[in-house]
Amino acid sequence: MKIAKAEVIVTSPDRNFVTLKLTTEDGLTGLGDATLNGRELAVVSYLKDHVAPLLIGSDASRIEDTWQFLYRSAYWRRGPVTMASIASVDMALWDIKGKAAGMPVYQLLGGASRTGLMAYGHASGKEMPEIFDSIRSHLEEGYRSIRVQTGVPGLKAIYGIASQSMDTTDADVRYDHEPARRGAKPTEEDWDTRAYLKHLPGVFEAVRNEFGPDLPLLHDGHHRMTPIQAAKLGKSLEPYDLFWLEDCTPAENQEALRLVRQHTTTPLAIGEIFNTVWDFKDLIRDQLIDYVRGAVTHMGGISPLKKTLEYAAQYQIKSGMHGPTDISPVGMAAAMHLGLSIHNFGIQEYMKHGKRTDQVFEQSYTWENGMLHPGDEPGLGVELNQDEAGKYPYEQAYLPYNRLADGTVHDW
Ligand code: CS2
Ligand code: MG
Repeated sequence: MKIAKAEVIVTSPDRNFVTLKLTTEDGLTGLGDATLNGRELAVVSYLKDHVAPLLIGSDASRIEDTWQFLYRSAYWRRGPVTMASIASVDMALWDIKGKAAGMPVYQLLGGASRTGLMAYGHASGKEMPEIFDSIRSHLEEGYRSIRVQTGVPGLKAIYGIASQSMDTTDADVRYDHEPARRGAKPTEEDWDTRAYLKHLPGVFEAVRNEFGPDLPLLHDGHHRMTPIQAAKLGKSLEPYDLFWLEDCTPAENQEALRLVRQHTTTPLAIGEIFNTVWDFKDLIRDQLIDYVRGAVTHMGGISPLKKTLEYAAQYQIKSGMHGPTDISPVGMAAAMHLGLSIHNFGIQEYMKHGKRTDQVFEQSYTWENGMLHPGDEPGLGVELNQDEAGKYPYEQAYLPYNRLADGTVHDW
């Protein structure tokens, strides 16, 4: 089962996606997601110039060996470009192995540990009535767990608030939840941590009063706080019983979470921008977090993320894999196969892709009664319609960034 062809396909149906397609000599194909939001073309070059030539002629059945070869032989380890590239190879090889075996990938990973995956969606609004409406429409769509993001009085635009980031009148294009805006430069937003810390507890109090004590609620801090600010926020949100507080401090400093942890029982989740188990090592070993947010696409693939999650399981830490729309349907399917098979599944983030994306990536995963399932097609269960993909060439697009009132650049 030798690899005969390695193609890198860039398409931009509702936003940019990078996909690796491997074809074996006997005609089996495998797909891998290599999308690195805002830095897509760096991964394209890494794959085309440095990885694809190495893969031709190698044995597609040797997933672990190929992973170790790509990781160790480059000498330069880790980092988002490298790990997204390796991730796409790993995913594509699992896809091929599943097709060769006639089994969905979750069967190869040990079989199902549950019947479906609880998923959360993103509700948001500038002010309370809009937030309530957004929560209600998510409940109508079947979501049973909901992330809540809010505007802050005095701030013009905040990342993650749907209504502020609409830059299109085309209803088919869902820029609303993921405002990676097309253009040559990122747009600027404003930020004030003090105003945010004052405002947020009141929002969660109102949401609890309106929707009751049972609905699992999540919140994303987008790395914007110092450790002591995050500790204060966690404490002030305790009465509202959050499922988790995500990315409360910048992710690079693992020690920061120790301080936060000392002060609050609000569960903590982190890791959507982490690349390897080393970014999680102290957090898991010292039990400073409750959920691992790593994405298959950015953690180097199914193989290394499975190992990281199994390590986390020894400490009763669960999965909460990243699943915004910048993870392609291929990356989402990979997360679902992994999530279905591991014992310590926690929750899956799930933002629905736009219609064009669904036409480019034909999926067999399902969303029913607030639960995801990867489906039972052999492999990952996602196929790329290359004619559709060809209709949407790459367009430069960037996430926004933050400045404080005095002009200082801030984490967003
Ligand atoms: C967010 C993402 O889903 C999340 O938790 O943090 O929206 C994130 O900002 C984007 O994936 C950035 O690419
Ligand atoms: Mg996040």
